Amino acid sequence: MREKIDEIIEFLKSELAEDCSYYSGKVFGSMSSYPDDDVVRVFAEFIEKNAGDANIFAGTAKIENKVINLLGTFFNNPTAGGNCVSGGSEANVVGLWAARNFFKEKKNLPFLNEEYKIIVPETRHTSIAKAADLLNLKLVEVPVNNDFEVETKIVEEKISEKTIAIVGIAGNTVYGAIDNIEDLSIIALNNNCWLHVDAAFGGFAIPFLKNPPKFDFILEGVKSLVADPHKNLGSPIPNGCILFRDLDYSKHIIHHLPYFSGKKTENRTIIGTKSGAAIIATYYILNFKGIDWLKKRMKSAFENKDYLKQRLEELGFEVLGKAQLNVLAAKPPDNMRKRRNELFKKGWRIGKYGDLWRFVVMPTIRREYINELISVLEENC
Ligand code: 0PR
Repeated sequence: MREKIDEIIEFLKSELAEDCSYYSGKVFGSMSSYPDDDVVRVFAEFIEKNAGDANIFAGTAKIENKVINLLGTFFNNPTAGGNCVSGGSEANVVGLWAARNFFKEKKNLPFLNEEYKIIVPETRHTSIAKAADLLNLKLVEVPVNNDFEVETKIVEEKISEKTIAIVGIAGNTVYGAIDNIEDLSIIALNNNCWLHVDAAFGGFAIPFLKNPPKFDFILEGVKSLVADPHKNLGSPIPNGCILFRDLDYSKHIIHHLPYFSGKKTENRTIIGTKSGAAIIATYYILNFKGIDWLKKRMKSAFENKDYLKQRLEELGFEVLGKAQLNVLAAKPPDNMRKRRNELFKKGWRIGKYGDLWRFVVMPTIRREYINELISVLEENC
């Protein structure tokens, strides 16, 4: 049997041959990476755990709570409540679902029609648009300034009695820009409005900037926050987190699973069955590898981002925005425009957004990968 499975694995590898691998060092267009070997070991050890059933996996459920408590403290609110979910998309939907139902209860409305809205930066991730679609809400998109940060004055102008929530992004997908969450928080408080922060990418990066802007629960207006361990924290997929200033903010999305074998039937997420192994791996990273490890990891990502920026600029790329986080959006010089496809054929994966090239410098990207990329770009330059 052992030989047989080895053979089958080789066969599966051949079926997967067209996949790229983060280990190759050629992937610069992804917010995911590979987990460290010790993290993989923890993940594999606990592969059977289903964090969707707290009756059978009571210990796993406790670890999920510990992850939320650790993150609450990390994001300046030790009493935050929430859940681990499948990723940033689900976390955004859950956060806005809670905001919508909270609004409905508060205003005592039997139903909401599509005139109710969420105000978002035009740079929002697709999952915010999905949330609006699923929740039957209107998406009001606000322009961004030259640094790709939302125009907060326009956000304020757009608020009405039909505004369910404002969304701010702390580390947007294409430019890595951080909206002025401090201003958005004041606007939200003044207008008695829910502020949801999408820090799926930035949550584990912003705290390690030299002068980090405030973006989390330290700001009173922030009611919900998304941060994804399966991005910069290096957890295995799937693991995103949705946190609420207080767990009570999510009480209007509770659904019960009455056929469960015990008392714990309450559910506040979209998915039911979910990977306990990913949550336990996140707990391992937060609690045992620790924040100093993360700090070192992000320091290296930021240094490599600065190095890549400098090398790209030497080649005539124009890097846009403040380029604070480990994402670079760059306009290629004319002689490079068509080269992305060539690079693609050679196995390099660089993001594309209109005419822009998008480079994500994950913490697993090493200096030699950047040198290799630059030398390929220099060929036939
Ligand atoms: N919010 C922000 C700001 C994001 O950038 C993303 C993901 C999400 C939410 C949603 O997160 P999940 O993908 O966990 O649901 N942004 C990446 C992107 O769209 C997701 C990704 C990751 C795509 C790796 C491709 C890839 O290889 O680029």
